[in-house]
Amino acid sequence: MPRTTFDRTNVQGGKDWGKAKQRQTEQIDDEIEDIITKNTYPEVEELDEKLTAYKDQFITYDLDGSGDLDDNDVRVMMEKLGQPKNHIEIRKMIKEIDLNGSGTINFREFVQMMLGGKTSIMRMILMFEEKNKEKEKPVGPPPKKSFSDLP
Ligand SMILES: [Ca+2]
Repeated sequence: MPRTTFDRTNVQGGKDWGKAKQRQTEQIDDEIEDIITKNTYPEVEELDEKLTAYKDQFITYDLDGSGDLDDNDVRVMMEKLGQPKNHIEIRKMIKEIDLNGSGTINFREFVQMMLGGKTSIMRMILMFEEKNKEKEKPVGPPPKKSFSDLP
């Protein structure tokens, strides 16, 4: 997978935007370190790789580098994924994932959405997309959830 490049810097507002992106990347690296240090997801295999993949996704969709996915970020994300949603649907999707009630999705919430036991619309769409990308690899049936994963 190609690394995220910042060649749109000038289009997006120049130096400040580049700085915001850098800050955002550093902030996410800290979050990842914290998640690993605290062993937040002991049952998850290949956690490092997964967190790196989520970081790439999150940075791609956090268009303004604010560190949060807001309504507009999610709208663009869904359009890119071929699943355009209206304003009400987007609010609902964010609400499913927004743990701290900020109205936006931060990296921690994004990780929890992907790795936590709760199913959400955004997670289903992202996982579907991920599976499509892996089509060339031989894949078995998706792993069944155990009863202990249920909320
Ligand atoms: Ca939030």
